[in-house]
Amino acid sequence: MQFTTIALSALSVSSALATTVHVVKVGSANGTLAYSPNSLVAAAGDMVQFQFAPANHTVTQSTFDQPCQPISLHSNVTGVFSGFMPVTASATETPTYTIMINNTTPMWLYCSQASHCQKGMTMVINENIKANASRSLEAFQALAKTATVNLAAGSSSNGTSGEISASSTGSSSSPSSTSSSSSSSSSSSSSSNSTANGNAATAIKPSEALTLGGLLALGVALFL
Ligand SMILES: *[C@@H]1O[C@H](CO)[C@@H](O)[C@H](O)[C@H]1NC(C)=O
Ligand SMILES: *[C@@H]1O[C@H](CO)[C@@H](O)[C@H](O)[C@H]1NC(C)=O
Ligand SMILES: *[C@@H]1O[C@H](CO)[C@@H](O)[C@H](O)[C@H]1NC(C)=O
Ligand SMILES: *[C@@H]1O[C@H](CO)[C@@H](O)[C@H](O)[C@H]1NC(C)=O
Ligand SMILES: *[C@@H]1O[C@H](CO)[C@@H](O)[C@H](O)[C@H]1NC(C)=O
Ligand SMILES: *[C@@H]1O[C@H](CO)[C@@H](O)[C@H](O)[C@H]1NC(C)=O
Ligand SMILES: *[C@@H]1O[C@H](CO)[C@@H](O)[C@H](O)[C@H]1NC(C)=O
Ligand SMILES: [Cu+2]
Repeated sequence: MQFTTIALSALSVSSALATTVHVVKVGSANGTLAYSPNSLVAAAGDMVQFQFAPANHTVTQSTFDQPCQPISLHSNVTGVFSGFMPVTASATETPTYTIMINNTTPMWLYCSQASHCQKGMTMVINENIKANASRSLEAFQALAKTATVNLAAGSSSNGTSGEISASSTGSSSSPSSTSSSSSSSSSSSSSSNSTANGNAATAIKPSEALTLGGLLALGVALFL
C-alpha cells in the first residue's frame, strides 16, 4: 500500500516537471542549407535543441528587419549565438545547442556561415503575423536574400552546448522526427506531441528521473 502511494506521487512529481524539447536539425548531411523545421511554436519554459549536421553552421539571433546580423547590433538584446559548430562528414557525435524559451516574442534566427543566411538558412520561433502581418517567415527570408552582409556574434550566448551520438539524430528521417536527448544521459523519451503547425516535440524528464528512481526504491523498501 505504501508502495502504491509513494510510487504514484513520484510519478505525478515527475510528469509535472516534464519539459518539452523541440528538436531542430541545422543543415543536412546532403548539404541542404536550411533549418528543419524552420518555423516552430514554443511556449515559455520549453527548450529548443539545435542538432548540427556536418559542415560548419551556427544559430544566430537577429531582428526581423536586419536579417544576417546579430540582434545585439540593432538592439540592447544580447541574443542567442551558438558559435560555429564544425562537424566532419564522418563524425560520430552531433554537437547540439539548447536554448530555453522565456517568452513568445518572435525569435528570428540565421546561420552566420558564408552566405548561408542569404541562401535560406533562416528560421523563426513563434512567428506572430497576427501582431504584424508583415513579419512572416516568408518576408524574413525574402529580406535575408537581399542582405549585403552575413555576420557572426562575438561569443556564444544564451544557450548550452552539448553532444549526442550521431546515430541517435536520425539524420535521414523526416523533418518532424523527434530525437530526444539532452546533456543528461538519464533523460529518456516518454511521449511526443505535435504543435499547431505540425512540429514534433518530445517530452523528457531531466535529472528528476534520478529522484523518481530514488523514490521508487524507497517505496520498494517500505513495501518489503
Ligand atoms: C536533404 O536531406 C533533407 C533531410 O535531412 C531532405 O529534407 C532534403 O529533401 C534532402 N535534399 C536533397 C536535395 O536530397
Ligand atoms: C532595451 O530596449 C528596450 C526597447 O528598445 C527598452 O524598453 C528597454 O528598457 C531597454 N533595456 C535596457 C536594459 O536598456
Ligand atoms: C568554421 O567557420 C568559421 C567561420 O567561417 C571559421 O572561422 C572556422 O575556422 C571554421 N572551422 C572549421 C573547423 O573549419
Ligand atoms: C510591422 O513590421 C514591419 C516590418 O518590420 C514594420 O516596418 C512596421 O512598422 C510594423 N508595423 C507595426 C504597426 O508595428
Ligand atoms: C532564458 O532565461 C534563462 C534564465 O534567465 C537564461 O539563462 C537563458 O539564456 C534565457 N534564454 C534565452 C533564449 O535568452
Ligand atoms: C543572454 O546572454 C547575455 C550574455 O551572456 C546575458 O547578459 C543575458 O542576460 C542573457 N539573456 C537572458 C535572457 O538570460
Ligand atoms: C499537444 O499540443 C496541442 C497544441 O499545442 C495541445 O493543445 C495539446 O494539449 C497537447 N497534447 C499533449 C498530450 O500535450
Ligand atoms: Cu550554415
